[in-house]
Amino acid sequence: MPITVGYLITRNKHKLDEANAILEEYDLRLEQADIEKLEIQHNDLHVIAWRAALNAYRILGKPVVVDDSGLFIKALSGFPGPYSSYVYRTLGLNGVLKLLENSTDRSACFKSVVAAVIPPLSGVFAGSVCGRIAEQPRGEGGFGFDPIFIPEGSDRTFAEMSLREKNLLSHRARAFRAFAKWYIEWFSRVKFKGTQDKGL
Ligand code: ITT
Repeated sequence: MPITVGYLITRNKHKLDEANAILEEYDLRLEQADIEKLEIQHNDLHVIAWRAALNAYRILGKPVVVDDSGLFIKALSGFPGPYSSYVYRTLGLNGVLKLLENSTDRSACFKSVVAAVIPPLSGVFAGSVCGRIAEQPRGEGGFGFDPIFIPEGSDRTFAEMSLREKNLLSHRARAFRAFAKWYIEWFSRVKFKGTQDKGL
């Protein structure tokens, strides 16, 4: 039976499923918390994720984890990057493809930053995967920009992969693996006085 280590602050159920599929390998899991995730404007995902985690901890008073992610397209100087959520909602996949119409370089990377506040410790973990932007959206799986992102070494988009296949390569999987290793390292080996019950 996996140990629940805290709340994932997200409205995106896909993120929770992807994170828990990774954490399960370590006998850990996260619950979804239905509170507003603070979204500050900043050009660094680390800062956005960290501020959101601190804010969520202040509201909930329980262990919290935040995942802030984005798609960084080289020909667009890293756009949409930290603005991915807004750009996905406004321009959508076709809007992004249009911006790349005259571009020969379609390389891009997904990045994910996971920030955790699990007293008495906190940590920030990053993961990324590079690849290229497809000519057309393909596939029904995943979410967000998955139908237009082809990871290096593959000819399929993330949306054409199962969750398991995406998790072998994805930015989020890499960040959550780093988080899981950190958690195991610290919380199963070091005994913090009075913190064995995470209060969930
Ligand atoms: P929460 O803020 O509620 O966690 P969100 O989906 O808005 O959910 P972000 O603020 O981190 O998450 O925004 C990241 C955006 O980048 C998201 O809307 C997607 O469009 C895109 N994105 C991030 N990770 C992705 C992934 O694994 N596959 C496809 N698109 C992704």
